[in-house]
Amino acid sequence: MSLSLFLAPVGWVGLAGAVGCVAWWLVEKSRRRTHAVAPGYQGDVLLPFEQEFELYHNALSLCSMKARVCLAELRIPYASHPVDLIETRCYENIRPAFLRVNPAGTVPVLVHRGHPVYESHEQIRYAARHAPAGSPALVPTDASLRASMEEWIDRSSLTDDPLEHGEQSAGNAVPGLTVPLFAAMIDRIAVWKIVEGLLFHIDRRRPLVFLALKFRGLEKLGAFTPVLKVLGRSRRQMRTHLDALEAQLEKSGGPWILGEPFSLADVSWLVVFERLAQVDNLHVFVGGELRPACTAYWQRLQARPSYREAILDQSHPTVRYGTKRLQDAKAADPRLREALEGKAEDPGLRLGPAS
Ligand SMILES: N[C@@H](CCC(=O)N[C@@H](CS)C(=O)NCC(=O)O)C(=O)O
Repeated sequence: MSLSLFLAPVGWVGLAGAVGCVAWWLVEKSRRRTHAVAPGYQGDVLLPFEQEFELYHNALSLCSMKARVCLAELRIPYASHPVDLIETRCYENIRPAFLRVNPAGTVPVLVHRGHPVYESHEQIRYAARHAPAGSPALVPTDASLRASMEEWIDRSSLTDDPLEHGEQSAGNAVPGLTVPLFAAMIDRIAVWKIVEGLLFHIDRRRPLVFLALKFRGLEKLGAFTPVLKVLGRSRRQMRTHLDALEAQLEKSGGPWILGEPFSLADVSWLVVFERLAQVDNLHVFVGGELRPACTAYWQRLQARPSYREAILDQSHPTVRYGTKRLQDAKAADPRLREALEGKAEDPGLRLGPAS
């Protein structure tokens, strides 16, 4: 039998396989339709629900932590639906079941009597407005305090493209600072799981970043110029926001951002500090003489019962693994530490708040 006669069936099998794959992708894609969603309460969407409040969230996600802390502070009971993201296990957020809850494929989603509320900064405002009688008030009645609270919520929110506009808010500076933690966590995740994101994610750049981090590896991140640029920029932006927070805490006299009342602004900032701890960066920004008001503020935030309930009790093993791995890698290689943390900030040289 000639070689071409032998190869012909193989070619046909290959072609049939390729056609099958494309057909599967098309069918699967139609089951996983993604699109952007409007922020806030969706009165025209009704989802199945069991409890008045339900929360779809992820242990690591900054915005999910914020929604959990808010519900804990307001003492609102809720049905908890943990959703995995690629960094914690797999792309559960882009599977049909979750896309029915949020076609944008992002967490958190607060659901009130079956109606979703999108965007965490909207969710905390909504939860405060609809909290049962007797819940602590997290929104001051005084108009100027309320305006200030709104400003500090905005200054901590993650509102934009995850790696852009960090100059607008500390929340937008957070994803850049999280890149080393992602690199540390992603080594536990198989490549084929990331491919699911390349095939179906609404924003293909996200799985591409994870793939690049997976192939590069944490130990070689110190020579990965695009990552170092993002880190340097995010660090500068975070410093500016924390300088402003330091000035505000001094001005208000504490213990909270607005002074005496604990508000949604503090809920929103608690999770920024928690993320700095998760990415092993707290010492880069606070501690000792470095922003003493922020340092004491973070201590007070950790003493609140909501911190235990919404953060510590819901911590994820892969996040703990990632933080430890990051610490170990930096301890083993001082050049990696310097690359990932930058030069130590000298509190004596600080120019003071930028705004
Ligand atoms: N601005 C949105 C951000 C939502 C968002 O981007 N969530 C991230 C986690 S913090 C997410 O779900 N990412 C999933 C993914 O990119 O695959 C909010 O405040 O809720």
